[in-house]
Amino acid sequence: MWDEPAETMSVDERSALQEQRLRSLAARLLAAGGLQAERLRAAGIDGAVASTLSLADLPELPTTSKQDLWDAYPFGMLAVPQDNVVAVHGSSGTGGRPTLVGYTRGDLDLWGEMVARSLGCAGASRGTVVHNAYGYGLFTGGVGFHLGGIRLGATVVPVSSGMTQRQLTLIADLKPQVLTCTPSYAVTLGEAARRDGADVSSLRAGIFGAEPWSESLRRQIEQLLPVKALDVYGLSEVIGPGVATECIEAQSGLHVNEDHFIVECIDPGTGEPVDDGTPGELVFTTPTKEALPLLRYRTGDLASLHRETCACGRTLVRMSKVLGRRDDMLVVRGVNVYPSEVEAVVLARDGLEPHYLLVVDGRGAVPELIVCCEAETDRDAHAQALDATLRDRLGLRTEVHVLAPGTLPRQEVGKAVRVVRWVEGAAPLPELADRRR
Ligand code: DLL
Repeated sequence: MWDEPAETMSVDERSALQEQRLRSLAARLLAAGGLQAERLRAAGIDGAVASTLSLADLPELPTTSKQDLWDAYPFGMLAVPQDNVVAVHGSSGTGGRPTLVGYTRGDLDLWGEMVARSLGCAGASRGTVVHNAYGYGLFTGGVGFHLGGIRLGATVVPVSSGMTQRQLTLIADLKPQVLTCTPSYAVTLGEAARRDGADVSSLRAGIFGAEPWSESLRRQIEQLLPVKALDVYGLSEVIGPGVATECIEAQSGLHVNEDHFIVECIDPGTGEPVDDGTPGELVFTTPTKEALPLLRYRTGDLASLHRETCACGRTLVRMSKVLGRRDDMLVVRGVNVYPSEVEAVVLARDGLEPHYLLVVDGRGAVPELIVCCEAETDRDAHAQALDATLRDRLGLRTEVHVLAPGTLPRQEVGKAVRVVRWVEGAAPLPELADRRR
């Protein structure tokens, strides 16, 4: 464990710390002026009220959203003078517009600490070799794990994403114990290693995140590579990777670093808190961030929170794997379904490759879901069986195409694209070109 006192603190002690940090955040936001100060004042929170806030007041406080960051792009929401900002990162986001986040020196220190905890969750410590295949750049994955690895005293190999052959050579030569990359890239690396007979035997753990992935994909990765596959969650707006990580001991839920990222789970429709164990939208408050501290940031990510004790001894609340995004839900003939639910069914079937693409054919009046996956043999039988299972488990009527291995597009760099909406024009895959609506 990287920071045992913080990660195993008693729940009461941590709540007291969160409360004190929440008060100072409200005071800082009020002093900085701007959108968040205006919203606080409109909710009746002035300096005097801020100094008496408790955690129980949190659900009543105003929220922030991606739209606020877009409206204030690039620097409109900073809570510090712009010359205190030493770096920017962000994401191109699902909507195409960049979400830009500024960091002070203090923010980079905090980020390094948080990702050092993530690496600690995978059993890494001083001297562990970390093969960091997250992309370096505006994206927070590469630089985040770089800072965390250095903070921990590990040896970081900053290989970034892509160029799979070179990655395999470096793994064989430098013998890393820990691999960090997206889960879809872990599959690409694992398949290439298997095909080429590359030596990846030094690996022990992988910390995979930045995109949703199912338990079935975890099993597939663990068959392809000699790793315990752990999930890491984060978002640029909150800090990047390092918000929450699964421990190697339990591999069951992601420990949220809630001393720095206070988490709530709300009903995405009503905004009311949901009970522990019930899926809802995650909302984060970042009381110790300097350049861009956010009050009650609505992530759009759906997951549930769990407070049972964990085998690893951490007392931090756990979040489930992300089930999907609020805006990702597919409505197919009246059935609501998240891509991750379809993934779980597809990848659980023996004989199918760990690749799939969901095409939502929205050219007609009623959207139809086409599930495309790959298998070496028995494609017709797989298609029939998958069609029946999807109908049974999810109540979904779909069209299933089982294609030859290598047919679906592979993504070497960036986040995997698993869902394509086909609204007009050419089919997203040549195999679907004849499909009529
Ligand atoms: O993806 C930060 C990150 C980098 C996390 C490396 C983990 C590893 P953004 O590019 O801003 O930041 O995208 C954030 O990605 O709101 C989720 O929808 C999704 N996401 C991130 N981690 C996970 C995960 C980084 N483990 C958005 N499971 C978030 C599912 C994830 N979705």
